[in-house]
Amino acid sequence: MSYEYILTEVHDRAGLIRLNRPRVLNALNVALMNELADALAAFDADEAVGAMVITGNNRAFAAGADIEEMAPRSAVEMLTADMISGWDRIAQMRKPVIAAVSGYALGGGCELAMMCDMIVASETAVFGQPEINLGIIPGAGGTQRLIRAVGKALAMEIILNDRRLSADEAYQFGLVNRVYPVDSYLDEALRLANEIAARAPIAVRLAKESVNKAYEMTLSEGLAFERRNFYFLFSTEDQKEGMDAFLKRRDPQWKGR
Ligand code: DAK
Repeated sequence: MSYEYILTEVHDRAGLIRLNRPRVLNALNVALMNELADALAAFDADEAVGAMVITGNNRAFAAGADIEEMAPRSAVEMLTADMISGWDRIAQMRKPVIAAVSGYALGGGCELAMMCDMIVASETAVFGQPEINLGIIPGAGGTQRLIRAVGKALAMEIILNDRRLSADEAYQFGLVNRVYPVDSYLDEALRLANEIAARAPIAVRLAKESVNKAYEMTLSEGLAFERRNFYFLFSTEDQKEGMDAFLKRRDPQWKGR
């Protein structure tokens, strides 16, 4: 399948999607977000792929939603235009998704990175929610996900007063997993994706689902959800294989069954 605003590649078992509107710092228009959701869904359904990576270019992961596209819209147009469905679909992938971020990750760009399961950053990455400068607030999860990642005090500063975080700060405050030089961040993100893709697929899927439930549920509901997934895994061939391999001191061969 060919796309207008993104590029797709497969590196071993990692599906890579490059946002590709460099002239406007990968501003996220509706068509791009729909293509991104389609490409992720295609990788999610592809047995040859075990994890996905979303990246931009060295200057910009994405400088936010497309301001030119949004500027003339009324509230009703924003509500009725199908702006939201691409964004919503991205957070619903079953396989792990890693954001490989260099340069600007602002507004919707920061929100897109936070929708991913992990963030690998280059030393030049800049994270922020500058919507306040446009007379609006984050609209794709920024007010909810940022506070969970960095806590209320810093989230307030970032959202109310356009405080930007450098890559090192983002690492220090727990927003990103790892920081690498610009030359290697994408390779490292792909390496991480391939490491995860080599693990037991059903366990990876249920692990992701269980961790994400912590956002939605009380502790006791989350613990019950985790336990059901834990018991379920004892019905898989991979659980028998993993434990047999451990006991026989050999490498496991995962089947995803
Ligand atoms: N939209 C459109 N074009 C953009 C853009 C954006 N977000 N960001 C940059 N560009 C364009 C610039 O207009 C410029 O285009 P030309 O003038 O060359 O035609 C080109 O990219 C290069 O940008 P600059 O010349 O400005 O480059 P600088 O290095 O000087 O500055 C910058 C880089 C990133 C600091 C600056 O471009 C900037 O401040 N950009 C805007 C950042 C921003 O405010 N982002 C938040 C946008 S609001 C929702 C989903 C998502 C959202 C909301 C709801 N739902 C699902 C409901 C998200 C909203 C947002 O993200």
